Amino acid sequence: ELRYPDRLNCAAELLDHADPGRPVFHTPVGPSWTYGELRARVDRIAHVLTRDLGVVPGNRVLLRGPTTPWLAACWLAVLKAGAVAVTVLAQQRPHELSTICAIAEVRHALCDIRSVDDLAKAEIPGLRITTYGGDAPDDLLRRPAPDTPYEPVDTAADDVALIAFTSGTTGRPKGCMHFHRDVLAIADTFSAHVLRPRADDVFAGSPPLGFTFGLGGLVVFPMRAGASALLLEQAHPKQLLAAVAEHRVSVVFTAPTAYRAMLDELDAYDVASLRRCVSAGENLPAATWQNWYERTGLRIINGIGATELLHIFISAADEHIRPGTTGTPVPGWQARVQDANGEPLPDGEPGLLAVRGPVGCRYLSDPRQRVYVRDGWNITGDTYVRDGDGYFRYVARADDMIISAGYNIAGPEVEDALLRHPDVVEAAVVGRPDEARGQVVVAYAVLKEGAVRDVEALRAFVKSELAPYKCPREIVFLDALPRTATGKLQRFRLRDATGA
Ligand code: 3SK
Repeated sequence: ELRYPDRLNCAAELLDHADPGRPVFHTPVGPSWTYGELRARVDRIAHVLTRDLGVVPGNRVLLRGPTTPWLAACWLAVLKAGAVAVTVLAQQRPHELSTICAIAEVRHALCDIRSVDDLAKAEIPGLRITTYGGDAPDDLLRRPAPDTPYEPVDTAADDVALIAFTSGTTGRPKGCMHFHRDVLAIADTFSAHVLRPRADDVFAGSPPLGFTFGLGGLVVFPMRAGASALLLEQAHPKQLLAAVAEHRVSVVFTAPTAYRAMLDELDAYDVASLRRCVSAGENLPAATWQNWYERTGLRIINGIGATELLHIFISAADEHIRPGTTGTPVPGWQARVQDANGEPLPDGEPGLLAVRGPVGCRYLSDPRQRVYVRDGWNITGDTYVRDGDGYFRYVARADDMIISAGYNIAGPEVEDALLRHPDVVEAAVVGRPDEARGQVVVAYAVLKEGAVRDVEALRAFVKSELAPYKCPREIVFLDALPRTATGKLQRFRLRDATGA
């Protein structure tokens, strides 16, 4: 069981952990920052926040910008000053920002000068915006501030440190409140037991810091291990591969789609420095795992996480990995599969995934809390099966099951079959209402550049892989699939397009 002192400031813990002379952040341009330099910069920002901007403990401070060491420094400064960081994505538009600020009662924003337009356009009443990275004398980083250490605010371990917003793949955003101890708990569970980083590791990845997958993988985990991270403003698959090769990255965090795209480019890059590859955000098909293993000799660490629970809670590493499964509960976490009444189901039967552990879902003023947390279990909204040997296998999002002529069809199983075709790079499967069958299976596929769009050949391929009743009735070719800013597939948009 994890034990933390009653008084705990997680930013101070992370900053004071490592040797001040060791590197903490690198970028493709500019010198690396050491832990000592990061601490000094965080302290200056924290002084400005409290002395100049009037931020007091408990204030909610919005943070917005591309993934840079300065964004990470602002996040740490807000927490060190006892305020609450409200992380958003650089892609979020004015109306989304207004909603988030209203829900979280945000009064201050620290915003990269390059991302300020949409925030300013949102015209949020009572919001004081301070930009960083610009030339103006009132820029956050140009304001005079003492060069003396900043004494961290004496927060309680269960004071709120951050509010992470999720809209899932649809719906009004929900703010998930997480405590100071939660930030350390994700490092002391998934990272410590599954990832097992070393102080000489260099982390990199594609998820932004406004998504807790990225915040954990690129800031919290490296810092908790005294390691360093390469922070990339642009981390498309080719850029990620180039960065791995150039900066000798050893730990990479990204999503299944990116692993598939990187496979196509792998020959052009030296990725010998990699020793850990983490995949989350979506289910990792066994075929992608296998191809990556064959080409690199590396076993991808698959995981399921949630903004509600901050990071990954089921996973496996090394020889414990079983391709096609997510893994077993991360030490410190419990998981089970249950029915709609909360009754545990026997192994082998699909049902709702329920988990509990050191971090729990706490929606800010949202009645959906009662749907997500029942009898102390967090119901993630995923359908899973627990195999007899205790491994958890993803079936579908609970609302993505297709029922056709009495058969239950898991969209991801059909997607995996499509992805085994060498020309298919992305696939999504939804159900369309049908008078005779209830629903029929409709697939959307993105093909490799130059591949021939042959529906019948692809249907025949799927039929050779799966029982015929699972074979898509219709296949639609697209140039790209609709995704959220964090890269999650928006099946509802495809359902709308199919009339579901
Ligand atoms: O939402 C997710 O998929 C996720 C995955 C890993 C870590 C954190 C999150 C939010």
